[in-house]
Amino acid sequence: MVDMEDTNKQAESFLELLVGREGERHAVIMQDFPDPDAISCAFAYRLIASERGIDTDLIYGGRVSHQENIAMINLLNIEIFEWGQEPITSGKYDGAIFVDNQGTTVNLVDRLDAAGVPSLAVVDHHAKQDRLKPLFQDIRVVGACASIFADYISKGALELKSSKPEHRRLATALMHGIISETGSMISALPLDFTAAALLQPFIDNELLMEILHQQRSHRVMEIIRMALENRVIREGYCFSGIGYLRSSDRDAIPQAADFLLTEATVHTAVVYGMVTHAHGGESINGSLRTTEVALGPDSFLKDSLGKMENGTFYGGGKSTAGGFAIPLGFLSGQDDTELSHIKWKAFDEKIRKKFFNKIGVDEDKDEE
Ligand SMILES: [Mn+2]
Repeated sequence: MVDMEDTNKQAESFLELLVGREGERHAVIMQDFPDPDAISCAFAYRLIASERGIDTDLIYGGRVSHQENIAMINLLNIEIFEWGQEPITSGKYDGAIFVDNQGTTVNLVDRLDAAGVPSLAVVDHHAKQDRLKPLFQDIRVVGACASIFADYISKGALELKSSKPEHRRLATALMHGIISETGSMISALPLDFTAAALLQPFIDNELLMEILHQQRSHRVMEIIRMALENRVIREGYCFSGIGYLRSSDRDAIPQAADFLLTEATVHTAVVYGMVTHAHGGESINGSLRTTEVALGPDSFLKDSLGKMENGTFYGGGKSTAGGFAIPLGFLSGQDDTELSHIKWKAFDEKIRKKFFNKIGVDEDKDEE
């Protein structure tokens, strides 16, 4: 835990980093599948930097597909863009800022390296990783990364004014980031509450309501149905493999895990599926949600699934949530129906087996 003196120092060092950078252009990097927390942090950096004459592009290497996230971007008019497959031209950016990630969930890192873009800052709240060597880093145990940016704002990064529509949009975005990342403040820590109190006078309640009350799409409902049908529950753990899905539906996986977690006997839900990517590759993507404080999603996923040959873990997480991605490599690609079925079956069983080994339960022993 970071004490008060340290957080003052962090905010100070963050602001020092921006001194003398007028005229620079920074790439603000979100994880490949940006969530409200990441989007609001990127937006905060844009406004803070722009006060200091620094231009920014808010970019990500994957996709925004959750309808609530699309609504957030549209309603709050936040300009973020998907980078696609192209390389990054050297000289385009004077530096990269990583928000709500440490480069491990970002496929743009190699291209930033190739373009010689220096990593200026990492601001995050996930367990510490060593992928990047930034000039400045602020990694805190806090519910939402947005709360760290609210902390910077309270310490002089930006003077919020209700008269400025842009500031109201920012406060609303950060508040949405905090609310969605902390399960409506349930897993919020003191700094998150401080941040929410600071932002509250500036938020646009109507817009916030509109963002929060997006309805689920038909596809998401279907994926939740499959997750329900295929679920196996043992000793409070619920596992569900949902088969094949398009990469544009990938965000339905955490939503299904959220849904399975609402069952009375369940404290931990894991949902995974075979995601077919636009470029033909395949991977198993999964999400974990838990209400069990002692579980530790990060180590739970690392212990259960292990790591790849290059030493990277298949998954990781934070206090109540985690995710994993297992690339299929040679086994990737469209096959005939039977082979596709066999492929999924093999992965489904292997993954379930690894989780059952981890929790020390015999899957075949029925609970009912
Ligand atoms: Mn976050």
